[in-house]
Amino acid sequence: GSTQKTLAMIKPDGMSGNYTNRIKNVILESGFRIVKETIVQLDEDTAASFYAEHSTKSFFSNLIKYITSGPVLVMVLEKENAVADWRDLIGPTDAHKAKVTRPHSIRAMCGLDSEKNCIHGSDSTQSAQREISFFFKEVSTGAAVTEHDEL
Ligand code: YYY
Ligand code: MG
Repeated sequence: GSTQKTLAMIKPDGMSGNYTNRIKNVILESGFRIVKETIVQLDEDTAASFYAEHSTKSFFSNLIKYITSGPVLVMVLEKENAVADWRDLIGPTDAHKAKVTRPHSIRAMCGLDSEKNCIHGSDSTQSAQREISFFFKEVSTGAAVTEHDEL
């Protein structure tokens, strides 16, 4: 496979539960490099824009309320096959299910349910590109470009 970048976001419950260091350890132990990171407090408009694909879903208003309830830690992760491997590492959307079917996943570690699931991962290379530029205008997702700041 080729080197890819993907977007990770530790959600407010992950931040308040002090899971940040444990999650970062899992990220690094799993072979990802953290090439960018920033802590942001999303406002409602920014959150709605980030989650625009879900705007018609019944859970949308709760999702926006939750994701704006405290700061989030946004990271660009890089490795071979990063997009699929990161989705695999975070586990299924519903943290209850994650605890049963993927006990070593990040959502099993720190998620509560299908809403408060503590971590985000881009679901495709297209989403990764959109979501990385959403937070980090200057970072390319292409494998050929390596002119970003390694942390
Ligand atoms: O990509 P992923 O985060 O695993 O799930 P999505 O189906 O894209 O939903 C995005 C986000 O919305 C999810 O992480 C929590 C929230 N959500 C919810 O609150 N209730 C649901 N039934 C489904 C999703
Ligand atoms: Mg999704």
